[in-house]
Amino acid sequence: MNTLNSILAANLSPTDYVGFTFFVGAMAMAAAAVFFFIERGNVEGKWKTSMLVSGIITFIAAVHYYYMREFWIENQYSPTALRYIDWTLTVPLMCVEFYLILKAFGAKTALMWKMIFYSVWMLVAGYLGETVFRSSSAVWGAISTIGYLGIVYEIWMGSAKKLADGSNDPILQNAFRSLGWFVLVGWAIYPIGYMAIETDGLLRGVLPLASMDLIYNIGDAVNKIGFGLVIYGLAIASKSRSAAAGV
Ligand SMILES: *C/C=C(C)/C=C/C=C(C)/C=C/C1=C(C)CCCC1(C)C
Repeated sequence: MNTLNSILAANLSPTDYVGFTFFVGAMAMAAAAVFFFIERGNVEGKWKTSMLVSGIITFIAAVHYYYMREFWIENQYSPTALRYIDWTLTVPLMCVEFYLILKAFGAKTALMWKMIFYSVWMLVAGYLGETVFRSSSAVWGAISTIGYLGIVYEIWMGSAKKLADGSNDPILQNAFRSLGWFVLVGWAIYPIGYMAIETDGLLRGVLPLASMDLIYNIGDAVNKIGFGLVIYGLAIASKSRSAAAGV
């Protein structure tokens, strides 16, 4: 009965704001996944894989949020392992999204693997800083940031940017730029959450206790759903252009 209660969330306290965002997160990710899976049927063939990946990203997150929500309600502390398993699956898939939209303009899988490598580097270092090496979390945060900056570099200055510039497709360039802003600004939300690590975070004491999960949950909703919506917008704009051109 206890398990059933917690699954049904009967014990979410009205002042548990972090728990609240785990609930909303689970629901929002599930809704977004349904939306992307269904809308996949309404876009041109070349965007179907990107839409599918957006659906998979939000679906994976929905499942993890379902479990993280329960974990949080029972223990009132960070579901770190679940969080990083989620990210290790979804962040590389977000790198795949960049590859998919640039593929028609010459992107090679090497670019995708480079970005995936950076993202795994970033997440492994972040995980170690939150778990095994918590007392030196700042050092591991800095190591993690190298991976993050690698991704930012590829998108804003490196080969990904050059491919987008060379595409001569303003719809694609717009979408690419929006995704780039998500990575530069939206993803920068996470290191702020990380600095709230209770014992040794750089911003502990400045940020209220338990703000780490609150910040991560906001970051996930903004970035995972936002990314998918940019891809969806790209696919829809491209469809109406084709219709106007009578293709
Ligand atoms: C859907 C999940 C996403 C987009 C997660 C992104 C996570 C990051 C960009 C995390 C970055 C971190 C740093 C740059 C330094 C501190 C450690 C991390 C892992 C929080």
